[in-house]
Amino acid sequence: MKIRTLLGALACSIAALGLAGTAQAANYKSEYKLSLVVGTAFPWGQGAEIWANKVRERTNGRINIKLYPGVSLVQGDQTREFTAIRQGLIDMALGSTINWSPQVKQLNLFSLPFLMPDYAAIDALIHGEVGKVLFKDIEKAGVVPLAWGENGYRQISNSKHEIKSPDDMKGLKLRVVGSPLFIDTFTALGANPTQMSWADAQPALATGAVDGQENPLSIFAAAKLHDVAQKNLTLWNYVADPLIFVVNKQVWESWTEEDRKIVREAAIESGKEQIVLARKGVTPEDPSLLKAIEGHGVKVTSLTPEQHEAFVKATKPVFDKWKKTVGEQLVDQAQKDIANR
Ligand code: X2X
Repeated sequence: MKIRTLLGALACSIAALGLAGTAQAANYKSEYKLSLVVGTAFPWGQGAEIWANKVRERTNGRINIKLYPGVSLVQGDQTREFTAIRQGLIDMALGSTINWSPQVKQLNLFSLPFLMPDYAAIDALIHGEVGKVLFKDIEKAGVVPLAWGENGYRQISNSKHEIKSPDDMKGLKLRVVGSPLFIDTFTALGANPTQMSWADAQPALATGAVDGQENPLSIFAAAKLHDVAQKNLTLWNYVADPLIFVVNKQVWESWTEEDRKIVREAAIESGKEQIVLARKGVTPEDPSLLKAIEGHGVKVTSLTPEQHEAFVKATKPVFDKWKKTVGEQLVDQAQKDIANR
C-alpha cells in the first residue's frame, strides 16, 4: 500500500514537471471573483462588467471573471474589502478609495474636504505623480493596482430641509462611510454623523433612523434615494472618490506575462470608459441625470461662492488634521498639481 502511494505520488510529480512549461493555464482558476459595492445598474458596476468582458474575450476564456456586487464576499462590510483582497478571499476588485482608506491611509487624500474643485483636478491627481505614488502604496500593502475609475463627486442629501450653510447641518443625523475622516468632517459641520455600510444605509434612510447621506449623483439616481425621503440635495462637490481596478498578488503572479498584459490593458481601457459613464448627465453641458432627479420631486440646491466658502472654512481644521495622516508631502504635491492643472 505504502509503495503504491509512493509510486502514485512520483507519477504525479513527473506529470506535473512535464506540464509546467507548456500548460501554465492549467493552474488557472475556473472563476475569478471580482468584488464591488454596487452592481451593473450603476456606472461603477458597468465598469467592472466592461473589464470582465474584455478580459474573457481577449484571453479566450482563460480568465473568467464573475462579479460579486454588494461586497458579498465580505458580508457587505466594504471596509473589510481591501484586507480580503490581500488575503485572497477576493481575487479582483473595482473598489472605492474611501472603502480602502482604513488600510491604505494615503487614500484618504481624495476625502480631504474641498481639495479637488473640478474634474480637471481629479484627473491631474489620478493621472499624475500622485496617482503613481498611491499605486506604489497599494502595492506595498500587498495588492496589485492596474487602473483608475471613478465613483464621483459626493453630494449631500437629507429628508429634513434644504442645506445652504453649515448652520443647516446642525443636528442632522447623517450616514457616512467607513473612514473616520468623514466623522470628523461632519462633526466639524455640526451634524450628527454615524458610520454605516451601504447595505445598512438604505433601510436606515427608509425608516428615518438617519436623516441623510452623501453619495455621487449616479448612486443617488440608480439607488432611487428619492424614494427613501431624500428630497433635499445640495451640490457642494466636497470630495470625490476614484475607483481602482486591482488584482490579488498571488493571482496576478499565477498568470502568464501575456495574460497580465491583457488584464492590465483591459483595466486601463475599462477605466477610461467607466469614467465617461460616471460623469454622464451631471455636467453643465449635459445635466440630464440631474434633471431626472429633480423630476422625482427632489429640490436640488447649488451654492453661491460665498456659501461654498463657509463650508470650506468650517472644514479647514479637518483638512489640516488629516493632511498629517495622509502625508504632508503627498498633499503638497496634490495641491501643486491641482494649481498647475
Ligand atoms: O457606501 C457608499 O456610500 C458608496 C457606495 O459610495 C461606497 O462604497 C463608497
